[in-house]
Amino acid sequence: MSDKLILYGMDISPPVRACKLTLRALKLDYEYKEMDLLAGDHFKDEFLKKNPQHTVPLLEDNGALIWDSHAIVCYLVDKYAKSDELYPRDLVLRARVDQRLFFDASILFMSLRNVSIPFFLRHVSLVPKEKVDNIKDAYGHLEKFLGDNPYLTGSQLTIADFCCGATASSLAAVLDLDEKKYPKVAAWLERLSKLPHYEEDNLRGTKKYINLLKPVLNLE
Ligand SMILES: N[C@@H](CCC(=O)N[C@@H](CS)C(=O)NCC(=O)O)C(=O)O
Repeated sequence: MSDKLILYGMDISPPVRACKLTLRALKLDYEYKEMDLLAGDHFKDEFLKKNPQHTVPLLEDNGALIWDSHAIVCYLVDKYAKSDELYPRDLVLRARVDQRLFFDASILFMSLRNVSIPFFLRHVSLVPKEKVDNIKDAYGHLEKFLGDNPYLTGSQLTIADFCCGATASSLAAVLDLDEKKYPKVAAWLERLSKLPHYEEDNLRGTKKYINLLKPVLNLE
């Protein structure tokens, strides 16, 4: 057990919520340092010294600084989990989880960030068709990844579900999930919502995020 874990974050952030879900699953105590990105907390010198990329989440573990939610969740499981279920040690199983994590980092979350950052930084509210299409593609990929499995990589819940789940539940800020078109995604998100403390760790921030963005965005 670590002496001191600190998570710097903001609840509306999907990657921060993915870390909270992982910390919860591992039953780890941590200090949560709430940042106000809208007020520019992440550009203050003391934070930039810790994370020059000025993003949340940032994890501090006895002085070690780790950022990018995907690096954080892998680290947490590798260091603190009692079993490898959430992030398997078997190389093929691990590669499957990694693929979904990299998909979240490069495709899924980016489809959202490419809409939210222009709004937060420059009040750009018009969402061009190609960005809406990116969200639709992201939902479509998840639907295919799920296949007939309850979780993203098979029958076992992993950190890929936490990362992709936190992002996918937030996509409704731009485009509601069409449950008829993507029934597996809908069933998967419903399944995740049954996890202990999911409301507190993910849904509360998701609702805030959606309420902040959805009313002001105009889709092309
Ligand atoms: N790939 C990163 C993305 C992190 C990210 O973009 N976080 C946003 C909040 S959701 C942020 O900190 N934005 C501020 C900035 O980029 O300056 C991760 O998974 O941690």
